[in-house]
Amino acid sequence: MTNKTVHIENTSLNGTITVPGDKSISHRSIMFGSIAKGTTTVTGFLEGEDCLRTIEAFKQMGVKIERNGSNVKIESQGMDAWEEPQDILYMGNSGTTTRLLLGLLAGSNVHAVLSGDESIAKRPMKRVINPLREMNAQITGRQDGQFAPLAVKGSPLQAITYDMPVASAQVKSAILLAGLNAEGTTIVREQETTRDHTELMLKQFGVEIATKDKVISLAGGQKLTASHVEVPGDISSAAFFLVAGAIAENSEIVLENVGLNETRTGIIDVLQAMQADLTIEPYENEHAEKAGRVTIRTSQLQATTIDGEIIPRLIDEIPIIALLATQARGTTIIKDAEELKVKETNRIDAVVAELAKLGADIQATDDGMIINGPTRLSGASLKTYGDHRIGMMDAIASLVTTGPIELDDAACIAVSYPNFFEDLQGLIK
Ligand code: SPQ
Repeated sequence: MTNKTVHIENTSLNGTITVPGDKSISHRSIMFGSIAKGTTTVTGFLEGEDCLRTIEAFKQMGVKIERNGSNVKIESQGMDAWEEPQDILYMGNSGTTTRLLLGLLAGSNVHAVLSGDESIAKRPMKRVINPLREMNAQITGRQDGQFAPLAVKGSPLQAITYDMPVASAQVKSAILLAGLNAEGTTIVREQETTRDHTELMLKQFGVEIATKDKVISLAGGQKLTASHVEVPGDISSAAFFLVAGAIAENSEIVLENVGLNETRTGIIDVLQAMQADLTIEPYENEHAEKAGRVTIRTSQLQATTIDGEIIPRLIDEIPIIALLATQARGTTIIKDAEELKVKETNRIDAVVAELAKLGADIQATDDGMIINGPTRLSGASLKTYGDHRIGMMDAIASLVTTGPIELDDAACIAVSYPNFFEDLQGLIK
């Protein structure tokens, strides 16, 4: 446990930062580089704990991976050459590593056991294991595979057509990655569009994959060609500073190289709907993933309603959006977000409990929350629940509290943003 006190009330934030690499894209760069035979290089890789777990897992399977800061070189003999790991693969806190690896290992030549921390042991795995078992995957785990630890024994797979019961990029990706090794054409039909980094990166690695009207299909047996991946900054990390710049007095923050993939930019739509003062300048580049400069300035904010199809485009930003809503005039309603209950912690309960301790007018609902604002908040001792996104929300709240905020455990923030406090400090002049 690492306690941390944050005391930045009445502070204005000014300057430029480059947020760390996108977590979702960083994970996938290591996975795809390990499947492809040859040398894959990655720049802008996120040196967060979750992505380092992904590197370790593939190293345990004999893939040669060298990392120098955010530059990574992966030399693989291809997926058929993966070695059986001699020990368990430790997933730490990473849901993405766990679920995507299940899909990949299902059609591999190896047997592996996946376990993780207390939070991973509680996260639902049946959503991935059910479709994988339909493909003939051999996976066992606690409560018939509902929870980790999980054991996978690679086996020949059959393609399926799968109608997604939940909006989840991890479930979609696990099925598509299994589909690479399945006989026949795998089809995934989404009800709502979720982040499409897997589809974009598969194309970049030479896979033929069709995506149209929320239907994604790929033929099994395709080989990946090694590539070079440039990881843009993580919009989910940028979100904390976008909100900070909007709510702190007299502030202007410039965020460089922010990923602007439209399946992830719901936070920008919400800021615009709340009348935040922001400018988006897309970079001209040829990369698979769009990026650009985003500038945010302090403004008067208006409440809004957030529901339906936008939810998967901002699911990880809801904790910090809730804080934003405490500073907006009127009633903000967040609906259709029950997925928040199965993240690193139950993020509806955690957000409502912590913001209420600061004096926010906030109420939990079955699938979201209702927040009345604006409210001047007071300092308090807050919990992070071992959840990086709750930890960063707690810290940013200190901009609008009278009195300090104490975090019970700030170490979890390193999962996605190891230099978060340094970047925050750098904006205080
Ligand atoms: O990896 P993990 O722990 O699941 O990370 C989270 C996060 O807040 O960083 C969720 F807790 O992001 C997920 C995201 O919510 C990352 C992700 C991906 O890379 O595919 C997809 C989303 O999860 P899901 O369950 O909707 O597929």
